[in-house]
Amino acid sequence: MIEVGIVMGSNSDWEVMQNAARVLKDFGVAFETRVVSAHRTPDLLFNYAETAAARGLKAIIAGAGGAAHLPGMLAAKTHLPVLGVPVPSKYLRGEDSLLSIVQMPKGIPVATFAIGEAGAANAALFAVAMLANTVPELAEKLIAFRKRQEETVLAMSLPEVE
Ligand code: RP5
Repeated sequence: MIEVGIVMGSNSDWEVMQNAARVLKDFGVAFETRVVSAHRTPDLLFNYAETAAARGLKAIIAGAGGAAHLPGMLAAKTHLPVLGVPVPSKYLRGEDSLLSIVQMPKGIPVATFAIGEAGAANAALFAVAMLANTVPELAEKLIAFRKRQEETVLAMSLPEVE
């Protein structure tokens, strides 16, 4: 069963959002990817959000750029946790996306991550951590992932100064 939905406002967001898909794939979490635009396909957005929980989704990762209302509108139409990823924009380099997503008024939260690739990957890791609360096998995978990261950094060396 699909557990996480990865949605984005345009296929131009895929370069960033594929980082979320890669993480979920590596952890063996079933996910789907969809283009859903808040302002260009509002009916699709409502339908996606309204049916997500009944379809068994546990979380939605939503990436958008510019006036990035996709995560907020999804959150308005579903009780599922929505994880927002600000996609870098052409003129304001994603600061507009970040502020649009993070500044949700009180009552409808969107968990907001860093701009770009790191945010997409971290949103997926956060989804894994949420799912791991009830799936011990997933928790073990997450702990092993952290251990590998730790070992990579511990093995780092720096050049001698002549
Ligand atoms: C937003 O507008 C999308 O999330 C994308 O980041 C941005 C540009 O979309 P395109 O013009 O590339 O379709 O809705």
